[in-house]
Amino acid sequence: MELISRMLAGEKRACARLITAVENNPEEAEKILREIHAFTGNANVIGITGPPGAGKSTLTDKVVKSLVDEGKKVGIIAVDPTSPYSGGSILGDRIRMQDLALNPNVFIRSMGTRGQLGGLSKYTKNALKILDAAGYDYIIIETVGVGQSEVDIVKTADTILMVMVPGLGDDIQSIKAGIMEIGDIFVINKSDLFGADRTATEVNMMLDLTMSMERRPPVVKVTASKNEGIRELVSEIKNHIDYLKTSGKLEERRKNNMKLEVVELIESELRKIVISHTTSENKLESEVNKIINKEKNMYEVRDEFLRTIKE
Ligand SMILES: Nc1nc2c(ncn2[C@@H]2O[C@H](COP(=O)(O)OP(=O)(O)OP(=O)(O)O)[C@@H](O)[C@H]2O)c(=O)[nH]1
Ligand SMILES: [Mg+2]
Repeated sequence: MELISRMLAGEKRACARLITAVENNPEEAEKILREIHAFTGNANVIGITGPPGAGKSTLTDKVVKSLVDEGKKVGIIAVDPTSPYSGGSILGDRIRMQDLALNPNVFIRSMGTRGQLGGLSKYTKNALKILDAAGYDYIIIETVGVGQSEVDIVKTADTILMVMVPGLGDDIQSIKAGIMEIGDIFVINKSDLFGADRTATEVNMMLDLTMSMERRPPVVKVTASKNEGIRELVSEIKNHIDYLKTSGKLEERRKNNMKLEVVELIESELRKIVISHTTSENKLESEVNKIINKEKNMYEVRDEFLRTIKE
């Protein structure tokens, strides 16, 4: 496909068109993803998550600028859980990242979650694969930390930045241990505001209490809006990437995620088969009636159903 060769050559427009194709057309998506598979697996994927308004986009903007200054190519996927739409940029992000968007080494895409309740959709993962194949050195996924997105980001990103802000106070105690455990780097943003030191201390204490000490995540104070602390943060990101590579954790993490993805792929195909059988034969209702009337139990119905699928 000509579009793919242009994308592999690093053409931004070709990237954008492929992402749109992958989002809108499942058959096209599979064709594209099959073709680009061999070129994926090289990008460092960074997830930036945290509460609404914590400064994730501002932080992303500054981190990306720092990486671009080193000559790196960076892709950004901003996931908006409130929007079912994709393609267009979210207004706030567009303003904050306006000058970045013009940089030939930066690609920005905003995506909705398509009703997956804040989770990352498969479209996010597919877009990621395209940017990976296109040769972006770093790909940053920005998600608002609402439940499912935090769980999903672990399955997608190599390095996870948990962004926090001063003044969380007692709230910090209520942050679930599970959420603390997914952060690879804790970022206290808005350190220009009162209470940043206290928040940092509290996060440090929480980490000391909850983490197994295989690797103690660093806590970095930054003021994204003033570009303060960004150099330290970028260096912690690189430390984490080095740690993942030298410890074998990167390979392990990616292998586990790949297993999940393969199972998901098989499950979704099986679901299609089940749906086509139950609707086309319109048998489901009469079977359910039999269950209700105690003529059959649901396990008998299941087994009979599976037998017809296998035939
Ligand atoms: N005081 C202060 N304000 C900041 C800092 N960083 C960002 N902000 C402000 O915080 C507000 C939210 O910033 P965003 O970058 O849009 O935050 P976000 O986390 O991406 O927001 P959502 O994507 O809507 O969840 C903006 O008004 C920023 O100017 C900081 O370091 N200090
Ligand atoms: Mg944002």
